[in-house]
Amino acid sequence: MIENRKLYPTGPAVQRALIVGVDLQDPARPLSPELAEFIALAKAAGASVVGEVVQRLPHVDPATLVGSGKAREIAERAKELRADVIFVFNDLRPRQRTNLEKVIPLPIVDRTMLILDIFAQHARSREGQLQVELAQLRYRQSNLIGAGADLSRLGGGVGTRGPGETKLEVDRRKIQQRVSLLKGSLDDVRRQRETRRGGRGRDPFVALVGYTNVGKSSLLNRLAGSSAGDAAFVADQPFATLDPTLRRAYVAPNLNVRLADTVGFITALPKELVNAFRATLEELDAADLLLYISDASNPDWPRQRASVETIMRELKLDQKPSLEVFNKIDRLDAAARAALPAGALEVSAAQGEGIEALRAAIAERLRA
Ligand SMILES: Nc1nc2c(ncn2[C@@H]2O[C@H](COP(=O)(O)OP(=O)(O)OP(=O)(O)O)[C@@H](O)[C@H]2O)c(=O)[nH]1
Ligand SMILES: [Mg+2]
Repeated sequence: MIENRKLYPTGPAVQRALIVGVDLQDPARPLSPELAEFIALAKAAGASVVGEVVQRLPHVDPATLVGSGKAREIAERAKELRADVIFVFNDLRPRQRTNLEKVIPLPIVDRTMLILDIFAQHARSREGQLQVELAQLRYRQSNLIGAGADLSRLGGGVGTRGPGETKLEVDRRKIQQRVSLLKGSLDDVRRQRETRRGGRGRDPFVALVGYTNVGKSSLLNRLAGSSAGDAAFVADQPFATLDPTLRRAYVAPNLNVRLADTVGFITALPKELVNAFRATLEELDAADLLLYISDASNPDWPRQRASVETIMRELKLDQKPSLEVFNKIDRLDAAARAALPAGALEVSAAQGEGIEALRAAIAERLRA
């Protein structure tokens, strides 16, 4: 279904974000791909990135993350750039947050809040919205965000939005009441979903999994032959898809499958979100076959694929029958293609290359 979705908030002026990060110079974890990903998240949340401050340190400062001198410098820089929010790349402990807030007179949003905010803006189904709001409230509770007067400064941008533009609760007692209410509603919605699932028919169940933005929804549309009217939403941004989508797809004579699109994964997916989406992700347990999709045109694909593996292992879904699929091969030259791992399927959801071979491979695995 194509949704009439606003990709960018139309409310008050777009927020001007200053990005702050500590580079620990770990050779096993170079900063640049993850920082680029963080910037894509900032944009997907609807902010405009006005600058970056990266501090190189052997380890993060326990009191202020970046060091107190650097914190003052960031405050200056933010003023020069007329930033109205700080997006912090590294994980922030409550104490570091409080100390930074004393020096920098701007709202401070960490990676988890950023991801939660994108989810809040994109969730469409009732279940998705309940899951996201619950995750947001739990994160605030455990990080003591909004316990004090500081939250009033968060005004109305990233970090303050609930799904469907509901205002996030700041009062501790009310948060607790809201959490109980949300849990009850989620149980209801899940029971309804179970009932529905019982009647879905017997075609094998195949699910697309993979890092965010690799082209899962595009592949779903390609395999299901979706036309404009019923196509799943595709966009060049992280977390375009939040709500599980199911389509019927032909793979071979007398063999159709139920094909499921899922929420994309990301490195260090916030645990509040994994928990919130657990029920949805656990549906993957019912899959007869998983298609692991990677973006072959992204030089960072090995790290992305490894993150997906980690999350699937945590969900105890890593032992299910699967196929390895590299997408976006239309962007690769012959040398880059030759360098892809042998034995994986190579496709282009955009141009159709390799799709027949993928159908055949799905049919073969399902019949085996
Ligand atoms: N060149 C090229 N671009 C592609 C291909 N498949 C998808 N894309 C583009 O990649 C971007 C992401 O595609 P989606 O299908 O939304 O990816 P996704 O994995 O569903 O992403 P999320 O739902 O956000 O996790 C879009 O801009 C697509 O047009 C492909 O085969 N080749
Ligand atoms: Mg998608």
